[in-house]
Amino acid sequence: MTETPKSHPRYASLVSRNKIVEAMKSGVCTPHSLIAHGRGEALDYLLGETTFPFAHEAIAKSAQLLLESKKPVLSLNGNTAALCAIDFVALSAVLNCPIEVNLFHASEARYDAIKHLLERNGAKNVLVPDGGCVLSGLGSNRRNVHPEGLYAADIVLVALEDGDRCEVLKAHGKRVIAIDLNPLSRTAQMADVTIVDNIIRCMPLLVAAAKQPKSVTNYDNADMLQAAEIQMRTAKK
Ligand code: PTJ
Repeated sequence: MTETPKSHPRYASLVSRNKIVEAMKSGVCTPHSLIAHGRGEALDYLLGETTFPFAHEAIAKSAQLLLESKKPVLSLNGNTAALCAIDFVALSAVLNCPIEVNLFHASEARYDAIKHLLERNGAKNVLVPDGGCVLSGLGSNRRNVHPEGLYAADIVLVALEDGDRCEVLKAHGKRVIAIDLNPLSRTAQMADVTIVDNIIRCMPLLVAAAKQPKSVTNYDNADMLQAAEIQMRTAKK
């Protein structure tokens, strides 16, 4: 891996790239993860790689809902594991809830690699699909869940995925919090709360917010999505 000098103006971005590439070599990520990461990078560029008030408000609301819920579950895929394993472990400790590995490009080897990565980072409660439990309404591998995790959850944190799982989770009566740099993605649009921000910036803030929650009233997710889209469309260089 080429060394990245800290003085490089794109240092944080290059470190994230290195993490995804390394995670691909270790079996946590796949080539598809690289493409998904590139989508995120482009959108973050339009945000000036900044966490805006619409994200801060969504983070505060997310913390409030996660703490109020009875069965929160943090859903994690390859990109999320590569970039933010430590933060997921910290949030699961604050909420005393499981992290469940949920993969689109699924294999036993990837479930194992991600579970071990989380455990090496201190995770105490990591779930993977148990082989028999399915979330009806989904055709992809994401339908495979654990009966005490995603299947039973009343609220799910979904990060870095653009697909149909969010609406299926909602159809099963669950609330969904999404982290997605794309305010127009299907997941972002269908979630109850969408944090439009880079996961590497917002996850530490979400952990901090869960430790010191505040009440957010009159939260409107459509307003947050619109504010994010306007910010991107009017970005000045
Ligand atoms: O690990 P797997 O097999 O489950 O596969 C995971 C991927 C990410 C390949 C897959 O689930 C996927 O849905 O990829 P997409 O369709 O490219 O969606 C990823 C979304 O995450 C896009 O809307 C990106 O803009 C967004 N995104 C990418 N990187 C970041 C991000 N959002 C926040 N922070 C990021 N760093």
